[in-house]
Order: sequence, then C-alpha cells, then structure tokens
Amino acid sequence: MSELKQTLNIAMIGHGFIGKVHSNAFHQVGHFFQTPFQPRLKVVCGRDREKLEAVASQWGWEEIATDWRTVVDRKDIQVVDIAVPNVLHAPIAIAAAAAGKIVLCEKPLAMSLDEAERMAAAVRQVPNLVWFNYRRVPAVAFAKTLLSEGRVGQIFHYRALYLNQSGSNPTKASGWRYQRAVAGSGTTGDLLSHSVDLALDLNGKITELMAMTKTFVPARDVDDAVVVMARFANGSIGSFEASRFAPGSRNRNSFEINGSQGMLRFNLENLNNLEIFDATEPANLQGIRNLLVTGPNHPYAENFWKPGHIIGYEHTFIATLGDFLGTLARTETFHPNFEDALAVQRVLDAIQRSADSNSWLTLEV
Ligand code: SOE
Repeated sequence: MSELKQTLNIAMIGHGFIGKVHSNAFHQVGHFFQTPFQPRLKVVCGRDREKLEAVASQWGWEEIATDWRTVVDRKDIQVVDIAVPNVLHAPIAIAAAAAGKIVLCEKPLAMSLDEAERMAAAVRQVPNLVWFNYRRVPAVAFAKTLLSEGRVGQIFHYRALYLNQSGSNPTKASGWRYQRAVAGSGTTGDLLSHSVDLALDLNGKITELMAMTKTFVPARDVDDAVVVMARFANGSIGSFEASRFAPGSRNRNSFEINGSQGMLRFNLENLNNLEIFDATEPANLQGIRNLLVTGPNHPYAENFWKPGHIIGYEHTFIATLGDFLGTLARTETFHPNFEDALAVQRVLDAIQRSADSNSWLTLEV
C-alpha cells in the first residue's frame, strides 16, 4: 500500500497546445517518478469558456475560470502553471509568487530583459521552474554526462539549429506568436531560446555575439529567422540558426559539438538517438556511432520503458516535472529555473540589440 502523498492543487493558466502537454505531465508523472506529491488538476483558466469546458472534460480539470487574477491567490491552490502567450508571463508569475505559490512558467520567460529581471527577483522565495523541456531528453542529458566526464575533450565548436516550417505560410501563421506586442519576439524567443538554454547548460557562458535577424513576411513585426555567431567562455566558438521558414524541418532542434576527443550530435526529430564520434579510437576504426539512448545506464532509463523501447516529446515534460517534484521533496534548487531563464533572456536581449545595431556585443559573464 503506497504511503499517502501530499496533494498539490494546480491552477494552469492557458489551455492551448502546450497546456495539453502540461496536463498530460501532471497526470503521468506519478506513474514514472517516485514522488511524495500527488498533482491535482484543480482549475484551468482561460478566456474562452466553451474551449475551457472542452479541455477540462478531456483532460480532467476539476474547475474552469476565466480570470487568472481570481485564481493565483486562492488559498487552496499550491502551484500556478503559466501556459499562456509571453505577454502574460510577468504579471501572472509576479502575482503568483507574491501569493507564495510554486510557479511554473513556459519559455521564453519574458518579453524583455527588464521583465525577466523583475520576474526572477519576484520568485526568489518560492520554488520555481521554466519549461525548457529539452534538457531532459535522455540523449541530451547523456550528452551532458559525457561532456562533464571530458569524453569530448577541449571544445572547439558548438553548432545549433532550430528549424521548423510553421511560419512559411503567411495566410496561416497570423497568431500571437507573430505579434511583437504579445510574443516580444518571433523565432528568437520561440525557438532560439531553447537552443540558447541547451548551449549554456552544455557548453557554458557566452561572452560575445553578433546576430542577424530576417522577417520574410513584410506585414510582420517579428523575426522569422535569426543567425548568431558567438564566443564561449571556455574558448570555443558557436553558431546558432533558428527559422520558421525551413520547409523540410518540422521540429528540428539539433546541436553538434566538436572537441579534441570527438564529436556529439543530436537531432530532436530523432530524439532517442545521440551520434557519437570517438577520436581516441584507432583511425581505421573511427566512425559515427548512432547510440539508442534508452538504457541500460542512461538518464531516465529507470523511469521510462525497458532498453530499446523509445519515448516521445511528452516524456521530456514528465521528466522535467518528475525531477522538479524530487527537488521540492528534498528542498533543493531545481534547474532550469527563473535564474537560468534570465541568463537565456540576457543572451536573447543581446541578440536583438546586436541585430538592430549590426555589431558585435560583449555579454557580462
Ligand atoms: C513552436 O512551434 C514550438 O511549439 C515552440 O513554441 C515550442 O517551445 C517547441 O518546443 C516546439 O515548437
């Protein structure tokens, strides 16, 4: 008989694509992670009552609400999960933190660096998380292990791409993600923020960068594509490219790292695999190993299925929540949190300023 778990009543603000992904994680986390907490899908909040009722019945939310202000300081709510367009991240996070709630927030953290600084300051007293979920792709977590063990040696290059084709149909792509007043930026915040978070986590601080952005649809006031050259504190050099105008790529979040001992390569469109090149092997045996990172002895292999049984996009959110609840139980600091997302926002801010001024920028490290 399992011991009684502490219920965590959740209020989720927002109910679109990512709201469903979060709802699934709240339902599933206890099946894969030993945690003393039981997430309870208490109230889902949004503007459209009809859509809310449909999401609530499909995903098992007990209540609906149409005004987040009436929800974030409810006494019976312990967790506020922010899954709405970027312009609402700051007011909700700051209000929820002021009410002493645990705060979960989608990426990018904020509309601007100034907002991100105020948000990070506001949540310093409460447990907090930012859904940079790709850190918990087992193949990505394994790459981090190999890097921390020095298996790639001195890092020379960090190369990142995040490509999809969601923006290339101007008639379709007119939602909030394409409006600066609601999203803060375009591809930079939506896609490149993931690439920057992984680069800072896997390869350390960026000291300098030069960026270029491009908007292909004249009517739009956000970037459709962005390209960045960067220098890292560890002496390596980096290149980043993100675009919503890349027919042929659906969700290609990929990175490639070259070092003195070898190479690592990951592509989200093949998320269970990590490509490894070991330059210490005899030259005539050197070749790219396409590793299936599903165990044994791989990150999260104990949590999900038997070796060889692959996982999907949704499991990266379950693992993020599972680890978060683990740190909550042990009163440890979770990563990625608002401070980590603030570090990402500093880079995004420099990218915007560099693109606007066509110049190299130095970042405080
Ligand atoms: C964009 O299409 C998007 O949904 C991003 O907003 C998500 O953050 C990314 O994980 C998948 O692509």
